[in-house]
Amino acid sequence: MGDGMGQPYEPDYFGTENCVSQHADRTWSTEVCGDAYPYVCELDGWVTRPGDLHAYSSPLEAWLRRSEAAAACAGAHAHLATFADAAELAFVTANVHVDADAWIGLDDLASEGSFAWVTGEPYAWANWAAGEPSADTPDSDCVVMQGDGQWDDRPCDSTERFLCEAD
Ligand SMILES: [Ca+2]
Ligand SMILES: [Ca+2]
Ligand SMILES: [Ca+2]
Repeated sequence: MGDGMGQPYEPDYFGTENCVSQHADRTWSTEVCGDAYPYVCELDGWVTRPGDLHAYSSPLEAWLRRSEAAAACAGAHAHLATFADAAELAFVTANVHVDADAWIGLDDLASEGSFAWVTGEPYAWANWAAGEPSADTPDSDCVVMQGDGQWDDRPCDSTERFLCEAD
């Protein structure tokens, strides 16, 4: 622990407080280990974006249907990636996204032609490829991000790579 990382008077209660918490201002305190707190995990293969600390992963071992990909992200306490703006997409394409189509958390399953993010956040920005969404088959309801970062609606039972995001 470097100088300046602790709260005033921390670390304290050596002997009874053997675990460390991080406060909202990123300073640390010793705590009794049996106490309950929210937690943060460091997971291999996840890249954390400075600023909002959302973490992203593109698992390479699996090509899954959209529903299976969503479940895989949920199993990591995450969701299929959502993109609020060009800056978020730029971070992911530069640091996480591989040169292959990958499911993201956008679909028009609830209402044909009305795309919505799985998180419920506003669908305020999009990066569709030219001519997309094409709805070229009736069940093109789920969206992949292509290797170039642009989006295409696809049948949800296609098997693709996928991008997870942990908020
Ligand atoms: Ca997001
Ligand atoms: Ca559709
Ligand atoms: Ca399409």
